[in-house]
Amino acid sequence: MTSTGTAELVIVANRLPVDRVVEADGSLHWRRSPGGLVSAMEPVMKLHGGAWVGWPGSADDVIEPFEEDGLQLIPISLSASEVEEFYEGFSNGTLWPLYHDVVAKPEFHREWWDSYVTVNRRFAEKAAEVAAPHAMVWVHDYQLQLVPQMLRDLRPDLRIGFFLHIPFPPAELFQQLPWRRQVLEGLLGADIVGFQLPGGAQNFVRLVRQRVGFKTHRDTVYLPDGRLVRAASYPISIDTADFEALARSVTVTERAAAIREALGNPKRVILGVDRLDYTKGIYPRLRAYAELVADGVFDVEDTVFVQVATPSRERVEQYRRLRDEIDRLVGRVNGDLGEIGRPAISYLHSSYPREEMAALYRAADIMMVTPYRDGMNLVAKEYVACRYDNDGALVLSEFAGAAFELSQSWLVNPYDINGMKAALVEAASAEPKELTRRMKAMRKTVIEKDVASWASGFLDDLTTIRPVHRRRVRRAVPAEGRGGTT
Ligand code: GDG
Repeated sequence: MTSTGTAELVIVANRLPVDRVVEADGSLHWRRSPGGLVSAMEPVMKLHGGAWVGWPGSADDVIEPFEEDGLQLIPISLSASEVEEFYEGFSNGTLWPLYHDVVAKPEFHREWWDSYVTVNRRFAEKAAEVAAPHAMVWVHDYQLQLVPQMLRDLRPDLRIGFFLHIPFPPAELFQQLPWRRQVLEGLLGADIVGFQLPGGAQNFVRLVRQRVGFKTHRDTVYLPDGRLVRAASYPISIDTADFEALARSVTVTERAAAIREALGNPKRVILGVDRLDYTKGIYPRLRAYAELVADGVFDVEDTVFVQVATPSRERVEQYRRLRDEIDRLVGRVNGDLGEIGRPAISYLHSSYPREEMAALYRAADIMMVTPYRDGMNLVAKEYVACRYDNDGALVLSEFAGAAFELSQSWLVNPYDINGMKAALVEAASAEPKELTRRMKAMRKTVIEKDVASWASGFLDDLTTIRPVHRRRVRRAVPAEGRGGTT
């Protein structure tokens, strides 16, 4: 066992929960990143003397641990080539498309994998150093799947949890990964492996049985050394009360009215808000709307589309290509269908403060969230949280994790443009009573199940789980040979 630290709870995530801000006078300081995960973790972190291990976000920065707003922050440094190979390469060029139904083609490069192993080890070593004896460590997301086992090797005394924010794919896709076995074994270092949906947990357990050869029963994996690993779903949520309070504020209310005014006070505002990512289904949703305008069902005078696409992963080739595709589509639609002072689509390739997001949600009559595949999709839940009048329509992809809980939305298949057009027309012509019925039910869900209940649900399970089985068990089937890249 390596020497231990003092943190009773350690969060390990690719990014630190702060952004570096450079003021006009050149001075530097840190600002807490907006986001549910940080606010959900803050009270527990403070209570437990918690520490957060993560990358500050720029290459070659060597920063000493520091405290910010009562949080102990432990920066991990990445070199420029590690950013390229571990982050842009293996994380976002291999795992991200592979885990999202191969919507884009994943690339497999051995040097990217080597970098992934090196960086995961660095995170694991740092977590091992700062965790107190028998502390809880909660590792997050696809960038760090090897950390649980690496950490367990260094610190067998710890309780280790892992949560995957993106989908976990079915065996048929996962087995394309040349390092599939190493990834499964990495995750098995955790006591609990958490997923957004039960389907992800089932895919994982099935793969462990098939590829690693360990015995499994329902949600439990029985390891030969007597340890138990539980795979379960913990659908993530948002800070609902905080979003609603923001939506009710005078500033946001006035801003929402100003947005509608700037759009020419149309009868209907349709909204999309996404990171500019090929999994989010921005293209088919804009096409569905444009066809309805071209068909004469919608008129640009009274039905406009606002699409916010937050810049994302701009150094990755597939993201650059997507940006060009959307630019071209928006240009063509506005060229063909827009009128002077009335573009059909207001397209904003930019990122905004949270207040602006809330104002957009307030200004929108219809929210379109149509990913080809999404772990959860918080935008859908944020829209619902902001609709305190119980109005507004949510058109939601069946392939977003959020569809599991928000089943009263208009559910659509983003591959079916005609189906999306029909749902959009239905949502646009729904009676107020129908809108209220659906929105009320969805609001009940996001109010009851917020991010604080998500975090405490996971951590309570991690505290109480019995990590050891009485008897040692044999492998159920012979495992694949070690040493290769299977
Ligand atoms: C991953 C999984 C899962 C967006 N633009 C701006 C902005 N945002 C905020 C939204 C929302 C968040 O970013 C995006 O969250 P999503 O859930 O929609 O999507 P991913 O980024 O892909 O997140 C996803 C999530 O992890 C959590 O587990 O739900 O499935 O893919 O909160 O509001 N916020 C601000 N300005 C912007 O311009 N302030």
